Amino acid sequence: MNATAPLAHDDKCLLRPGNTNCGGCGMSVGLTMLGRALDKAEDSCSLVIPACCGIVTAGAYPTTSYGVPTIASTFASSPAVASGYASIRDLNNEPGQVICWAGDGGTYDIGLATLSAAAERNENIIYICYDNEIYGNTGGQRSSATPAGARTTTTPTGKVEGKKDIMSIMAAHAIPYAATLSMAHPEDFAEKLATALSMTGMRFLLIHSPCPTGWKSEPEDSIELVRIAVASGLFPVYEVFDGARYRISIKPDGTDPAEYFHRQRRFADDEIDLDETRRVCAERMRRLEVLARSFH
Ligand SMILES: Cc1ncc(C[n+]2csc(CCOP(=O)(O)OP(=O)(O)O)c2C)c(N)n1
Ligand code: SF4
Ligand SMILES: [Mg+2]
Repeated sequence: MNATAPLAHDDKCLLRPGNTNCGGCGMSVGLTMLGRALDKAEDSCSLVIPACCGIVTAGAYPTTSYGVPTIASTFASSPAVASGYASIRDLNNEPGQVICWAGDGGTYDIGLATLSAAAERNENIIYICYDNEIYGNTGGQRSSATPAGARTTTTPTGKVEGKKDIMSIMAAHAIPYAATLSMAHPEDFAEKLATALSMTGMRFLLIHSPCPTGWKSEPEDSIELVRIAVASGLFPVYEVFDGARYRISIKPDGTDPAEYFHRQRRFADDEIDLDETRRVCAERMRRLEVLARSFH
């Protein structure tokens, strides 16, 4: 098949085959699932993508790997660009979703101000962060989504700080919907996309997105790694409605997180405090369970 196609709208294929994503890249899975969810909902979308691997995916003008209209925005501005775009769409009564597709660097760090502003205004957009826990596109620097212990080009001996809790930040804006998604659980993943597509207002989705290049893992291990992350409680899968009603989607099953670290060369085995990791995971799940008790 053609690597890319001339700039053209193609509802049947959100992400075209032959794009430049690395083998085993979570973005490829996430975008494919997004395309399927849009098809199933008989909906359409335009993408707004800041600087990140996801905009490199588009390829070189005048060809593109995206089958939908796509705006490349500056790093810090994608929620603001999407807000303006969605306002014009709504004023003109035009159909379709405006979806920001952004990395963790654009979400947790550089675009956080405009993301917070869009959430505070309850803009009618879907914001999806594919979180590969690294500035992948520029060679693998740490972001505030990088977990403790991960070696990156700017944390060569392992990051000291833990991962920022972006979900709590987004929930604090009391937006209609915020959810975490794991591609190891495709049914839950698809249901959450369908839920987001059926709502209006600000919707925030966080995808744990494997990155063999940055994680120094084998491409064929990508889905297994994110599966272990859910099963061990490293990546809790849940949703928050209106910033208040929490619902846990998939409960950890007691899987030990050790294998998760072992299979990625970004972690040095002897530098990961597994007891502390287990304690943090358990504490996080306890907190979510308390919050989820209020959901009826
Ligand atoms: C204001 C600004 N600072 C830095 C850059 C360089 N830059 C482009 S992409 C990128 C990393 C993006 O990381 P992330 O958002 O996590 O997406 P990923 O590359 O991991 O897919 C950086 C630092 C830029 N384009 N603009
Ligand atoms: S560097 Fe990571 S996120 Fe970027 S295309 Fe490769 S696998 Fe995907
Ligand atoms: Mg990233």
